[in-house]
Amino acid sequence: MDPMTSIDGTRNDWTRDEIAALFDLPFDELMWQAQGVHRAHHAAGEVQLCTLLSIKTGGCPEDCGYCSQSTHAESGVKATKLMDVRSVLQRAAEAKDAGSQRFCMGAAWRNPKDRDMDAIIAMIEGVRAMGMETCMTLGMLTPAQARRLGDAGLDYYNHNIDTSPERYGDVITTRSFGERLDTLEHVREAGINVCCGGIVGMGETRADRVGFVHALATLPRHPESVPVNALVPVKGTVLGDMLADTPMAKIDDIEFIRTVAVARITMPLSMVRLSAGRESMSDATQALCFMAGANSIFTGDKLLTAGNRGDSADAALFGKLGLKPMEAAEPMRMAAA
Ligand code: SAM
Ligand code: DTB
Ligand code: SF4
Repeated sequence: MDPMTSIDGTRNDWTRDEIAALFDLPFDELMWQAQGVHRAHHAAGEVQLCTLLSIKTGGCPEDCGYCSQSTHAESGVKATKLMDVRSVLQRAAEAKDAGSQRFCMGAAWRNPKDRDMDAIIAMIEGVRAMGMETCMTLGMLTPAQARRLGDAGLDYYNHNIDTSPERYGDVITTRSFGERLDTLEHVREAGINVCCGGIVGMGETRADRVGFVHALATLPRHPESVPVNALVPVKGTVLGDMLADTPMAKIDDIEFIRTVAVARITMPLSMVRLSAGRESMSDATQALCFMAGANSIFTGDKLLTAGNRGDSADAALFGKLGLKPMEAAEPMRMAAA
C-alpha cells in the first residue's frame, strides 16, 4: 500500500517505530540518508539567514521551564513594553543591510491583546515593504487575530510544540499541548506559513525526541520551518538550574545532530533551522548539523535574551565550510483555507 501523503506530497503517516528506527541507524548511514533527502529538495551548501528581535521582552505569565522571560523565573531579565514601530523598522533595516532575509519578531506574551494589534500590523507591513520576509511569535492566537496577521501579509508564525506530548506537562503547565495545536490550526487557516519546532536537551529521553519529531512529522501539513533549539540553560529558570550542574547539562552533540537528521528525513521540504544554542556548539558540530540537513540559522549576537554567535564568527564559519547565504526566496504562502 502507498504510504499516506499530505497535500504537498510528503508523508505524514510516520509511525513512532519508524522514527525510532531512524534515530537508531548507524551515524554514517543516518547522515547519508539525510544528505540524500536534503539534496533532493534543497540547494546544497546554502543556508538561510534570519534575524530575531525581541519586540516585547520579559514579564510573561506563562511558566515555560526553560525561559528567561517568564515571571516564574528569577533570571534577572527586565520586562519592557512593546517597542515602537519606528524602532522596530530601524532594526529591520539594519538586519537587511547585514544580509538577512527574514526578520522574526518575538513578544513575551501568553497571547497578544487586541489593543496591541495595530502596532503589530504596522510592523509587518513596514518590514514587508523593505522586501524582507516577516515572522512573528506572539503566543496563542484567536482565529480572528490570525486572520488579521494573515491579511497584513505575515509570512510565517512561530509557535513551538517544544517537546513530546508526554514530556510537555513537565516543562509547561500554564497552557496545554492541545492549545498549541489549536493556534497552529488558526495560523494555517489564515494562510500563514507555519514555523514550529522545539528544544532538545531539556533532560528528555530519546523516546521523547522520537515523540517530538513524530508530532511535527504527522501534522496534516508539515511546518514550512522547523526550528531545532538546543537548550540554553539560563540561571534562575527551572530547567537551567536543574541541568546546569548535572552531566545532562548539555545534550550530547551526536544525539543533537541525529535529531536534526531525523527531522530532515521525515519533513523533506521544510527548512530546518539550527536555532538557539549555537553559541556553545563547536564548528564541527554545526558543520555536521548542516550536513544533516539544517539550512537556516539566526544571525547576530543576540537571540531574544540569550547570546548568539555573532556575524563575524558566522562569516568565518561559512568561509571555512564553503557555505553561502541563501538568496531570498518568495515565501511559499499557502492559500487561505
Ligand atoms: N512567547 C512566545 C511563545 O512562547 O510562543 C514566543 C517566544 S518564545 C521565547 C519562542 C521559543 O523559543 C520557545 O517556544 C522555545 O522553543 C524557544 N526558547 C525559549 N527559551 C529558550 C532557551 N533558553 N533555550 C532554547 N530555546 C528557547
Ligand atoms: C525558536 O524556536 N527559537 C527562537 C525563535 N523560535 C523565536 C528563540 C530562541 C530563544 C532563545 C532564548 C532567548 O534568547 O531568550
Ligand atoms: Fe512566555 Fe514564550 Fe517564554 Fe513561554 S517561551 S515564558 S510563552 S515568552
